[in-house]
Amino acid sequence: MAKLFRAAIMGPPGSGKGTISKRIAQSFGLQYLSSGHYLREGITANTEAGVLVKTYVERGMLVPDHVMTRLMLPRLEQLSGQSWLLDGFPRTLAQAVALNNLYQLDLVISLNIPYETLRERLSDRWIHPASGRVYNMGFNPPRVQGKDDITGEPLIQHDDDKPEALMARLRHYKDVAKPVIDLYKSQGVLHSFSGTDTDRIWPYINSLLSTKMHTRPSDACQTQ
Ligand code: G5P
Repeated sequence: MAKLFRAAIMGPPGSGKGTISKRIAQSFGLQYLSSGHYLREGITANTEAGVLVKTYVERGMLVPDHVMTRLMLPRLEQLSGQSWLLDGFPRTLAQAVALNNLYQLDLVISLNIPYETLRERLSDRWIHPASGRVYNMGFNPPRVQGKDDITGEPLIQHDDDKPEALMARLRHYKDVAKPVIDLYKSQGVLHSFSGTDTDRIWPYINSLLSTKMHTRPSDACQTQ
């Protein structure tokens, strides 16, 4: 049986985590778990947890660590025996430590994207709420303006992409991510990618994944 592969992708809001994660999941067959997607799912369904997290997500604030670990870790338990990729979790050191107590990650991808690029992308982003499909009016427009390609249903903008929430998200990201990045660097699993275009970054990530997933851990080359 092939060795299980466990990975996470980190980056500020709008850095392309979701876009790249979907390409990784499709190309390499990993199960893909997005913390933002599960949070928004709960909010849309108006569950007890959804009501609790709504104000945090709307204001671009981090949801408390104990809520996040309770949301994400049981989903990983259900995936025992499968390879997976986490998008947006862990975000804080406390979340990383909780995850680390259960699973050793093989790879952490960190995206470094200039602020101006992030601002432009997010103000242009539209989603299909039921499926989580993401569109960008310049980079990845829907076939019919304002409508989901598959269902034809209307697209919406996230409350947390509004300018005030966006600023707060970008400001907090760096401070909170630093100790998490340091942890994964110390474990030798961190790989950072910089640039303004997802399509230019993607071939490097694709090639890294191809190497990592077909190489035994003892053969792996440690780059950062
Ligand atoms: P999320 O959902 O994790 P964010 O804020 O980290 O949200 P976001 O906004 O979903 O991240 P992303 O996934 O990094 O962005 O990027 P993306 O969606 O792929 O791309 C952004 C846009 O740019 C899209 O329109 C895409 O088409 C376009 N794009 C991509 N590449 C390019 C390109 O090369 N060129 C151009 N022109 N466009 C491009 O979290 C949401 C909230 O949930 C809470 C927080 O409140 C958070 O704010 N939360 C947590 N709280 C605590 N702990 C956690 N672990 C949490 N996880 C979520």
